[in-house]
Amino acid sequence: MIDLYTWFTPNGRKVSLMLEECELEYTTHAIDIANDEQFTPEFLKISPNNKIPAIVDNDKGKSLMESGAIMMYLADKTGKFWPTDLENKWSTVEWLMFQMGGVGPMFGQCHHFTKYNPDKAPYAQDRYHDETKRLYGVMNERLSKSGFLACDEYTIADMAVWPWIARFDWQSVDLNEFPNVRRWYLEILDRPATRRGWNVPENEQEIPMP
Ligand SMILES: N[C@@H](CCC(=O)N[C@@H](CS)C(=O)NCC(=O)O)C(=O)O
Repeated sequence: MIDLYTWFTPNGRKVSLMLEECELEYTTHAIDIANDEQFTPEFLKISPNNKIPAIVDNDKGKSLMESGAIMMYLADKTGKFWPTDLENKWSTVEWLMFQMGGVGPMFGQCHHFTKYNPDKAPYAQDRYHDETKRLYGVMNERLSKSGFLACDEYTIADMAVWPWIARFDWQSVDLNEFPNVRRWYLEILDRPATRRGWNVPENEQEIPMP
């Protein structure tokens, strides 16, 4: 049994998508980051960086923070969504790191300056919006040659990126400008595990449609 500490954000949803895809048994602990629950001493013991998501795998006595590490841990544990041949194994890591080092931090800043603080910091707004669109362009090009980001199989790299694309409206990005990303987004949205993982912890948000 796994304990999942999460909130309904892109980083949190990566892990709930994966747990649902793998049909692993888990208990959700909602950490309301809008109410500073990520700063409690109990949570700090599991997640020393005070951020969701985090897991505890009680079968192994292993606790983990950082969503990229958690995705790899769960893929390694189940043997799912992380191909084992040299080419696709490392493409999966490559595109997972692309998410962790590019999409996550840049889109996160784009949300701040484009949605929450629009027009108050034009330099930052342009910088992060332009970088966000550049990253969409990179993914659009990749997805013109490949069914999914790492290869032609659905992997943890796709699960890591998808919840960030599901904020295209917050980013003021028109998905129709990126038809290959749109095709990929809609295909993943159709998976029953995506819909279940989206609603962890239970929330009222609709999955945005382009
Ligand atoms: N690199 C971390 C980032 C995690 C992260 O930024 N989590 C956000 C929610 S999406 C959070 O917990 N924010 C609360 C805070 O910054 O206080 C990961 O991928 O797990």
